[in-house]
Amino acid sequence: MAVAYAVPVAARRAPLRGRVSNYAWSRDYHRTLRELLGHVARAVDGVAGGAASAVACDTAPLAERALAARSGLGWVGKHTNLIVPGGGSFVFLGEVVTTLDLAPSPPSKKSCGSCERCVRACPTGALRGDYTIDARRCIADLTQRTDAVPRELRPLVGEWVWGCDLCQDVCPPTQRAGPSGAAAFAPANAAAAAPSLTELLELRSSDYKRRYRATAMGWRGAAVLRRNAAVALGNALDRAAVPALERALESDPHPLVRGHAAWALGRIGSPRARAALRAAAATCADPSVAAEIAAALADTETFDGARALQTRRNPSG
Ligand code: B12
Ligand code: SF4
Ligand code: SF4
Repeated sequence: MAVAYAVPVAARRAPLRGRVSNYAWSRDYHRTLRELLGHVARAVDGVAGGAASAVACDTAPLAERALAARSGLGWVGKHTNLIVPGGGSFVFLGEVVTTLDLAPSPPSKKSCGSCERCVRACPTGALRGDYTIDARRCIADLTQRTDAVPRELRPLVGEWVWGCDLCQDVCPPTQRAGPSGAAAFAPANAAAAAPSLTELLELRSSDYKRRYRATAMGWRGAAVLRRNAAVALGNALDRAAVPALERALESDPHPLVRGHAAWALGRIGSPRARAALRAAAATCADPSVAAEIAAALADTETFDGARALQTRRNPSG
């Protein structure tokens, strides 16, 4: 089963706002799909005259895209997502697995042809162009991992704080399909799709549970989102973020977040950001954070001129 999830939303780019992929900003799709699949499974059991089915979505050890392509539901594009003819690739996949003996449907014969728009649009070079992906470079993975985001990839993550839609946004069959998802997949409010990065940087566990537990962003914990906010602020290059990053560097309970806040301050590189880094260098006892601070200070020396142009907003920061 493929269920469309793209919904129309107003423009969601604004200064110091992060980006959340459209798969994650509504009620957790695993629950929604399992409910839908349950209806189909009960119908299958009814036909079979007893229990003959089980449902799965995402978390079961099934190669869902391969099965969907084999069943003729669509084809796997060069962005490595299943594309449903007429429905595009913003679709979730789920399965009803059954012991009923059913006649197989033929696989889809479609392919992307010479198009390679997604490959060119991917900021991290994760898509190889041969229908495979280097998942370690994909922003969806980088924003979910629980350790440090590799330094060389941080500038490429942009303002994404959870997942990424870029390769599908440019995909012609996905664009032609348009936003045909049900209202259940709409963001609960504007902040769900574009959260304030400085607020996210200060997100604590209780607020995390309240805001994110029911969504597909609610399983990695608050520190991962604070780390992602620090990376996005380092890419926003706005001096207005310096006080919040300073606080995170001084007092965030998680060394991962303190280290990424140091990186972001190094990217911004304003006088106040450098002063904060030097003060933290003098007192920091954690070796991983100390290494981030040292690298950030070295960055501020290397990229001075370019940064002076880029961080022209909020000159007082
Ligand atoms: C791990 C995972 C990721 C990883 C790795 C993604 C990857 N491309 O491998 C990361 C975190 C990067 C990721 C990102 C995303 N994911 Co994801 N992810 C998964 C997950 C849990 C497993 C995928 C997996 O096993 N990958 C490993 C490779 C080896 O397996 P595979 O590519 O699926 O299978 C191929 C090959 O193995 C081969 N193959 C498989 N079996 C066989 C058998 C034979 C005989 C042969 C010859 C070949 C062969 O062909 C397959 C098709 O190309 C699936 C759910 C699931 N259970 O399948 C969701 C899933 C693929 N993700 C999904 C989504 C929505 C996303 C994101 C769009 C989320 C986002 N916006 O941030 C991004 C998209 C990034 C991208 N461009 O692909 C959806 C895709 C829906 C769709 N339309 O296809 C899935 C299906 C979840 C779902 N139930 O809806 N994801
Ligand atoms: S989701 Fe983003 S980072 Fe991942 S392959 Fe697509 S464009 Fe690249
Ligand atoms: S953008 Fe083009 S190449 Fe990439 S998946 Fe879509 S149709 Fe295929």
